Amino acid sequence: MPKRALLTGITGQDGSYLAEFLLSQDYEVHGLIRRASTFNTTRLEHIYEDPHNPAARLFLHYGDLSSGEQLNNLIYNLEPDEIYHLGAQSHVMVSFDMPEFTGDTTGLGTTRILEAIRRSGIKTRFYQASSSEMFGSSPPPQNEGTPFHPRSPYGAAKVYAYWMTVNYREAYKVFASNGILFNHESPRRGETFVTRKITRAVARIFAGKQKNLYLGNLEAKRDWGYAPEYVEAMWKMLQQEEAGDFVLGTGEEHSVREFVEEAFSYARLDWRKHVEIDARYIRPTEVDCLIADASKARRELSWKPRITFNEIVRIMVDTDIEALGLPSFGEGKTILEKKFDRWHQPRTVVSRAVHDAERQAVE
Ligand code: NAP
Ligand code: G4F
Repeated sequence: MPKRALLTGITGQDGSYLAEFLLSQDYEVHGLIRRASTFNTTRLEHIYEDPHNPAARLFLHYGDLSSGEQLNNLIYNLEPDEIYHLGAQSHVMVSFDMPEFTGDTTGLGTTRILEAIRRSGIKTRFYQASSSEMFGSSPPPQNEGTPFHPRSPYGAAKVYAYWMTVNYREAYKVFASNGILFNHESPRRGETFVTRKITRAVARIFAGKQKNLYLGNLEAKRDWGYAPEYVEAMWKMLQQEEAGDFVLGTGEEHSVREFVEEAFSYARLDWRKHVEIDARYIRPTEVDCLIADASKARRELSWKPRITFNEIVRIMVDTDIEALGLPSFGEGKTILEKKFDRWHQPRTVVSRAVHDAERQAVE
């Protein structure tokens, strides 16, 4: 019998990679999607299967984290072996505008799933998508023992969800693990997160479709990794003998300014001619510096990311240029072929599906 996994947030960056990875491991994959008036499954197009096909192993179900009704039904009826809870209002700046909604989905959403597990009485393994944003103003490097001091409603909601996960592990012996992930990026990153906002703008400026890029704080430092490597570690966490909490990150810090410089210079552009600061992107409270100490994951999960900062920039710029129908500089693809020639391939229809959708979005 194949293992069965249930994913919330399957339509997001991480959910789409994790679904792809689990299918490559012969899992049956079920995903929760929100009802929308337009298609919101672009990131899944390359793995979507008609459920009428008897060989189908990917199934999508409507539901929402703000309501327990469908979560209870799915967990009780599917009895998944593993639940990866990735769904959330995941944008930090948006959480200042929508703190109550963020608390409901990003915080209470976790409790709804944990309660559904407890009440259904099923044996399952639970992964909580915790975040380095929980460390907030705690000085780097941050590891599993670093105190939390969140600096946003998003960070505070994730701290609540983190502790609920620990509580269900201790109180009810649920196999429940927190992955405390530092920023991880890819061509599938949402367009309003800073890395993708930059690489998408670089491509459009390169193509003559845009002149300026408006950003907020260029001095914030982040530990940026490559998303497909991180979803592999999520899976590893649920294959351990015991549940636990793990920090994932590269251990390298770079500022937003460095990301800008690297992305523009890769496309042979002078960033000073195009980047302007717009105060509307400055947050009421900022997280200045996040650097992971991921030694526990290295030791216990044998996990070590291989794609570096410069390489992520190249992979993302190349993909965004190709999305506009132009030939890219090509280093990104070579990097992926050399260093990530496993379940996720740069030249599959995966990227073509994203490209096609992107092209329609910008034209
Ligand atoms: P993402 O691309 O923003 O995806 C978020 C997912 O959650 C989407 O599938 C979204 O659905 C879904 N969602 C949002 N609100 C929902 C609701 N009310 N009900 C049901 N689904 C809902 O995020 P990501 O980058 O993949 O991150 C995955 C998880 O890891 C998130 O929990 C995030 O907070 C956490 N995390 C991310 C990072 C990172 O650097 N990427 C680092 C640490 C932790 P729609 O497609 O319909 O919007
Ligand atoms: O790309 P960001 O929006 O990511 P942020 O806030 O670090 O959050 C991401 O990583 C967290 C893990 O630490 C996740 F939990 C969370 O779900 C999300 O995936 O911003 C990165 C930095 C910030 O310091 C921000 O102030 O970039 C700075 N920034 C500067 N100009 C900007 C902009 N961020 C955005 N989104 N847009 C700007 O124009």
